[in-house]
Amino acid sequence: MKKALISGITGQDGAYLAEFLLQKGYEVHGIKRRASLFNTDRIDHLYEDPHAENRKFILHYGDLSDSTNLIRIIQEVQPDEIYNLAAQSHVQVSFDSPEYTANVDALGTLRILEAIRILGLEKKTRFYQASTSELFGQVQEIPQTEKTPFYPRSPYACAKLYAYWICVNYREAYGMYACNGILFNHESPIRGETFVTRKITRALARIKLGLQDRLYLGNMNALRDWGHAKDYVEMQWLMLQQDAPQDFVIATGEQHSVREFVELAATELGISIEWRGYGEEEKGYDTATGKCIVAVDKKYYRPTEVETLLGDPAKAKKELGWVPRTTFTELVKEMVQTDFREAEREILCTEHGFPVCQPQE
Ligand code: NDP
Ligand code: GDR
Repeated sequence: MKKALISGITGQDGAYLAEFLLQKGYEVHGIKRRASLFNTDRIDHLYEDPHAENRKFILHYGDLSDSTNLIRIIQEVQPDEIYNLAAQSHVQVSFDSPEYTANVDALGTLRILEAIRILGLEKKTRFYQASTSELFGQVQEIPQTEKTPFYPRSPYACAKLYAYWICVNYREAYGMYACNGILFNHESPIRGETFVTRKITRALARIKLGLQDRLYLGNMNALRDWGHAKDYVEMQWLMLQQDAPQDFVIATGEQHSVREFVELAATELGISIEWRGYGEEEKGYDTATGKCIVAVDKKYYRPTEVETLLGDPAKAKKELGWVPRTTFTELVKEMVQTDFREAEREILCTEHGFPVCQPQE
């Protein structure tokens, strides 16, 4: 039985990947951070009693800023595969916490690679690095491939650039099986609530049910290549099953604006939006009620923006058999439906005397 170790197991991709690997018959180990409250919502359905025998799902406390702890976990687990998904993954937050982001996203990757080397596991343990389309930043060509030059536009992307190259360097220097998955944006109903897609579906569902008046956004002209996280984690695994390690772009090859995402999510809820104004003054009105339900708040603008991203996944299609299974419309629909049920649950709880506190960011 193969053993996998996932950093960032409590995140969106970590949860889908853990589920996928368990189905493949792996023993799955995950690194989770200590938090003052439970932070395992996304993986609670996989939980196994620590007292049970022959467990297939085991969590370890750890942090990417702590080398000794990473060495100890890797020594204990002796994994066949490590998936490094842990990161301060929010681009806008990286402008507020650049040093922390560099420590975790850049040096954290180095710490895991060094741990593999220190423990003499270079030939046993295969390594996946969660690289990102944010590396392309100010894009140098459209669409972007594995050969497109990088131009990072945020502390997050700069940190991930280091992680990308240190992964390549350890592959070349020490013959390690180490791969970068250059993944474009991928979303799902368990996407973090402050990423734009989930923020939109959650807010519009709550607006539809009268729980919220308005959705505030930043740059609605930004263009992204959005896929479904469930489809993407399978490619993370496949990259580690090849004869030789390589880097791959994973994307849908289709691009939409944030505004289009808003419109499609609204349509799914039976809301039709009329846009008026331009730039910071742009507003979206519900044509049925005449109410303004979408507006711009400048605080969501980034000091340097990535305006457009569009991936060309030809290499992954050819060599990994990559075919995105979920269409853009299906993705939006699934997210909207889940958030609509969440909003209904919120109403039920409140009506029965259990008000739910809802952060709006
Ligand atoms: P999430 O933000 O949902 O998950 C990030 C995970 O990292 C969480 O489990 C988080 O723990 C953990 N983490 C954060 N900081 C630390 C730390 N210091 N030590 C240990 N664990 C830590 O991200 P996604 O699942 O969406 O993304 C997974 C990876 O893929 C990330 O590296 C991201 O940068 C990258 N990526 C994501 C894309 C996307 O569109 N989703 C596209 C391209 C790359 P906690 O739950 O405690 O916060
Ligand atoms: P991104 O995702 O920065 O691409 O990084 P995000 O959903 O945060 O932003 C996408 C685009 O939407 C614009 N935008 C807003 N974004 C947020 N979060 N909130 C808003 O209110 C808002 N209004 C407009 C942004 O400016 C941006 O252009 C994600 C993360 O998962 C990274 O970890 C990953 O590496 C990349 O995707 C690929």
